Amino acid sequence: MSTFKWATLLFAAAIVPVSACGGGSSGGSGGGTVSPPPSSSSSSSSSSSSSSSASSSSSTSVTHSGQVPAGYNLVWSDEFNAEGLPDESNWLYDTEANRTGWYNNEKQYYAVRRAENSKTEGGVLKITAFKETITAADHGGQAYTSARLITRGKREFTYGFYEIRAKMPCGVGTWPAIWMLGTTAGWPDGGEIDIMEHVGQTPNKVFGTIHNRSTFGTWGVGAEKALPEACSAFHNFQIEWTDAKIDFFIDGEKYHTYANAGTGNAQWPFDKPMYLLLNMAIGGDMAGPVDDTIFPRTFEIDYVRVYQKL
Ligand SMILES: [Ca+2]
Repeated sequence: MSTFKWATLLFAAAIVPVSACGGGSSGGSGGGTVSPPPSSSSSSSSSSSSSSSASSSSSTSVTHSGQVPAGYNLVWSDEFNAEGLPDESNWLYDTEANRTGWYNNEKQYYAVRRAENSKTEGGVLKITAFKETITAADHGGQAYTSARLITRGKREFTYGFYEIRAKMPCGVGTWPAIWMLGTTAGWPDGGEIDIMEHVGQTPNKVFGTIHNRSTFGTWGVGAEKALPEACSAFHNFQIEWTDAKIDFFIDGEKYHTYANAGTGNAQWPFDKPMYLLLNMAIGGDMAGPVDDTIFPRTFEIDYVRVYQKL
């Protein structure tokens, strides 16, 4: 989730071999995790739906957007219909850099199971950032709180059509993101797909970007799209990821393509499982200075849906 990642990488590399963006793929717990192939992923998803609540059962009542390409079937979604903390059968809280400070010079502390920072309410996941310093065992002195929810080890996928409906928080200093990281290698070798990034200092546009070994030291390969209502209305942020390319869409309109050049992992690590991340960073290289008068700010996600060809 960082176009300015290279700067932090140079900084971070001197300390510890982490991924920039939050990378956490740094191997983290995801290392070695292998997601099931599409077919079994589907069956496990549906089999679990009978026993778990909100997310799975909701898949039977999903009203599709009409923007899903032909041939795809829903294999997993979280509609955020349950009230309360996020469903931990789908999500875990990423806290790996709380004590050391997050990548890209970001200024937030990511809280765990703290409803102020992450909750589902009215069918929407709300990730809210505050200007506050809280007491926590892993606190690194940050002046802001927020949340970073990831599906690592729980819901991992290779290929498919991904549709996330969300509304941006806006406010100068906010940096919400919807993105994916590879599970089988650290950053950047595992790859990163930024399905959507937005920063409050440029409220009327969003960004779609990829990062991998071949883009290391750059801002990644991406595109931006004007979206005047990013902060006032929900929009569908989408990718179609195949073995040949990744197409980026907003509300069904394609605005960027990254193609597989057939030259191997450095350019195309996107043939292995990846997990999803939803977070709101505060400040940092891409978001810039923070306007402390904006808080609290909420990043709202209506649903996350994953479709695959079965
Ligand atoms: Ca919803």
